[in-house]
Amino acid sequence: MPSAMASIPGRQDASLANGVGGSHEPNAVEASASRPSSIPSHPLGVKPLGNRYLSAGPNARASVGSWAFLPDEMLAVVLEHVDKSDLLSLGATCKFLYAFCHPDELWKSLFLELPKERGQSLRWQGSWRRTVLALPKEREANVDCSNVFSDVLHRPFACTNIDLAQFVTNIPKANQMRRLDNLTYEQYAERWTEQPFVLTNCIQDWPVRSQWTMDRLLQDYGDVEFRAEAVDWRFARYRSYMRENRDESPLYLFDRKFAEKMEIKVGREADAAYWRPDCFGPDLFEVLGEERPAHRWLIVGPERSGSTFHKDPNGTSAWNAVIQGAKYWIMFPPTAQVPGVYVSRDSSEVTSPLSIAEWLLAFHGEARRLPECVEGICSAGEILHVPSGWWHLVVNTESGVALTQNFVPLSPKLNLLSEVLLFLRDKPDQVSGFARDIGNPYELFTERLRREYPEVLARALDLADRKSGRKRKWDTAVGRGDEEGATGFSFGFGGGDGDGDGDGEIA
Ligand SMILES: O=C(O)CCC(=O)C(=O)O
Ligand SMILES: [Fe+2]
Repeated sequence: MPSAMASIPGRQDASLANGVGGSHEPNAVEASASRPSSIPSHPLGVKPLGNRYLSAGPNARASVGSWAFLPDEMLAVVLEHVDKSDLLSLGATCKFLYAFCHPDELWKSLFLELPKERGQSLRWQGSWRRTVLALPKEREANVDCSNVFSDVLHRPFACTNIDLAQFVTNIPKANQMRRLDNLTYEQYAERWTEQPFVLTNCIQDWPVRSQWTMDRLLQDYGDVEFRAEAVDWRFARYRSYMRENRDESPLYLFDRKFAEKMEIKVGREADAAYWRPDCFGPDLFEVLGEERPAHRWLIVGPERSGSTFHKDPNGTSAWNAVIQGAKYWIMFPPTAQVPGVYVSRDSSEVTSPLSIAEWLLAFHGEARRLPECVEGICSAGEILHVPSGWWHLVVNTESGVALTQNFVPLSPKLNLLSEVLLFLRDKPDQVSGFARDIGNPYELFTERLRREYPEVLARALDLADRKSGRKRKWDTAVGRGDEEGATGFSFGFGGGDGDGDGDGEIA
């Protein structure tokens, strides 16, 4: 366990110079940010660069010999290309290189390069380095690197240890997400399809609410393999990882085949584990049957795990139900420009070169001051609605379990169906989640809708045409080509101009 941070004034100042030292919010909104956000000592004693100027003692960098010509940033990049034995040898030459050969990110990459069976056979030892080296914690050398001063080494450690409370508490009143008891489908369809909200009394009857404690999951599914980003791990191993890891962005279990793997039933059958809440009404993607794109996921993660800013796939809406734990959500409507999130001209690429912690440290204050910002906590037993096209960043404030499902709602104005149709029709390169052999998801969807909902389809296509027609007129007026028109400005999208379903209204 790292000891409490010694209050060296330069430590925080040095970090601040690199944008990771603390909150920059000057106003009352961030009252909690005025609490000292203390960062524990680095396990090797490494200090932020600024501390070098306050230290009268030796500087480990002086001993690196010919490596000295490489700045820290470049040294770190070079070491990404070094294999396990060279990393160990190099790390044994001096304390500075020991510290640089130690970061868990390097060892995580080495782990991921191992043949699958080799990786599977290694016990999780609390860090990637110890796991790759099959080194129990007690046997790991305890090297004092307190004369190593480096932001490159200290920054990820500081991000791993941020105090989330300063970001997820004191939500300004104007930003607070609506919290409702429950909704009927009529209420949802009339007024709520384009608003984020939390329902506090909607999933109470789901059997998984009482059944899926972490201990029960471990007991019943410890040997079942789930997908966690780049790895397929047995739940027992993932649970060990959750309990002890040092990752700035912890591996997130996100599995879409969970129902099959856990052999549970989903739906209104007698012995189902959970079902789709009635309030969201029909899901128009159900017309696709087995050919619908991936649509439901089990999500498990430790505190600080989560999802960086994104919009959900194919223009779909989603619900996200927290079974254990709690999640902080920060959301923006479809056309907002989210601080620190850069979208390519055709929206096909989103660059946010940041972990959740880095985004929170650098941009949360600015984001929170934007009028479109919506924030909320969804706790165990609650379910949150993500409207189509909304940007969202999510972070687990405690370790937890959640279920999510993406869907296409049916509402009187058909705005969101038209959004999905436009997405499938106009952004085929961005369509995701369909099986590879489905060549034209737009045609498949319209063909199925024509069979089951012919009138709905006709009206939605008409709306889609009107939207793209209006967009074209706008683009001509401002002298932009088709491709550019599909970017940031979206005329008539997202309910902001009266096309939407009750934008801003309250049930
Ligand atoms: O629970 C989370 O991390 C959010 C998941 C999410 O946004 C998604 O599945 O699209
Ligand atoms: Fe999402």
